[in-house]
Amino acid sequence: MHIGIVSLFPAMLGEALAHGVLGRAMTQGVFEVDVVDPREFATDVHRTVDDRPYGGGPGMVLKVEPLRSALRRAVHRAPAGSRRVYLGADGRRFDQDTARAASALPGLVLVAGRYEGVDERFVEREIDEVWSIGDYVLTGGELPALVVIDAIVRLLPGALGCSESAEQESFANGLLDWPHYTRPAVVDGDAVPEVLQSGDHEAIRRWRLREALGRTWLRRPELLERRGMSAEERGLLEEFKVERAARTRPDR
Ligand code: 4G0
Repeated sequence: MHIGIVSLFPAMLGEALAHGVLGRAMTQGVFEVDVVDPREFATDVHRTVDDRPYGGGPGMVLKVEPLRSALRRAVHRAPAGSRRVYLGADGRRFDQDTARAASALPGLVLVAGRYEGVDERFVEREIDEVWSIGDYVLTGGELPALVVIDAIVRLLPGALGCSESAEQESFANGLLDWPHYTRPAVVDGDAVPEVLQSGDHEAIRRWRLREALGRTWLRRPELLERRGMSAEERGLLEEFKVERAARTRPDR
């Protein structure tokens, strides 16, 4: 997959993608990154890329021309069928479904805005979609760009080792993840749940599903609402609630 990024701070991006799973995926050719800096397309002596907002008020707005030239360079180097996405605090929420859909594209060109945003005419004329990674304001779109690249690239064939399957995990099935444990079996008197050491694969499957359902019910009930539950899952969640009530409300 080809990923173009239009950013005024190119140094924030390359290094961040060079480590761990993403670094390995890049060297193996699972994806490639092409960063284009709009400042290279600023024509005046001061290399100006921003200006004051029409109508007044604080802050600066990114100008259309340098952004548009940079985007066109990035799109020219991206495969046909690539989408143009602007990262903005005012965008549609980026989630696991968005990541899955994007991972099927031949390419993506991401535009990282700065300041209060960009001239609206740039978004209207040059951008296919606006994505936000969450309801908070950042100083720029570079960190959101890295977040969406990470979420998308790890879904690409060959990005994860076989021990790191993207299928079995949190959100793949609409639930939060179950708890994980590794050695030692006891830490400060706190033991790993017995069932995980039992070798009973069916019991382990049910325990993990019960914990995932319980955790989602406690922390993200709206995910459960949206997803619905099978008959088995309803039974397991009831068990979780009963056990939890027994644990948190001791007799008397
Ligand atoms: C566009 C994305 C870009 C608009 C970018 C800010 C948060 C996110 C920027 C704004 C960003 C996010 C309207 C403040 C640059 N901050 N949540 N900062 N506004 O994805």
